[in-house]
Amino acid sequence: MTFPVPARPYPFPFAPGRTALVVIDMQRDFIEKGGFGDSLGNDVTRLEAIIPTTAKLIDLFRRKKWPVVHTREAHLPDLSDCPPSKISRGDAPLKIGEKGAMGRLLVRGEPGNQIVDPLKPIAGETVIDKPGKGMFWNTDIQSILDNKGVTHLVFAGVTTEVCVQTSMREANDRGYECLLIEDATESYFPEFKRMAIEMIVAQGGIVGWATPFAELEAAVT
Ligand code: TIU
Repeated sequence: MTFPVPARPYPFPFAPGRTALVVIDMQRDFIEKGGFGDSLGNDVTRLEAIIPTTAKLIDLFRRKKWPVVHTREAHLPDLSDCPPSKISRGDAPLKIGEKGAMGRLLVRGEPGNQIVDPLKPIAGETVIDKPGKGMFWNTDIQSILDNKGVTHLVFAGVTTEVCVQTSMREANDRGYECLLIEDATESYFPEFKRMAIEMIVAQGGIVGWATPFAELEAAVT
């Protein structure tokens, strides 16, 4: 059974009980000063604006008892899961694995690698540490979603055109129906966010659908 959620490019077929929320990389590394996003030269302050809407989205799934998945972009402390090309890329003053204001950048267990307090996972929710930009590469997410009978994914998180779009494209190729919540995702570059959403919904939803949180909330309550 599905019911329509108003969305672009046409209503999204929402499947209650078969839909998981995926919150991508809402970790301090990307959202607070002194983390990985900051070291890449980005203005990180624009990302925190989506925290309240993302919290409402998570709360909606919790109330409905639908699965919630949180991801973190995270590497093992010995960086054995991090390609040398990823470490050396660019001219950031601090590289992955080096010590910043919130501990070692993008390393599991470090303060900067924790999800921001208002969006903290609760018991029973899935937390995936992913070494890549996409959530399927070198993670257990596929079997976790299969075991829960999930066929549809609702996406939120950062950044729209990097880890969110990559994860959505990976999911789309694996047969998931994917809906991006437009006001629960953000980029360091407003024009990249806008164009990533346009790319996703173009050509009849070549990657998936997009809609504001209020449309989903109104449709499911
Ligand atoms: N740099 C940037 O925009 N994003 C990332 O490096 N990772 C995620 O998007 N999570």
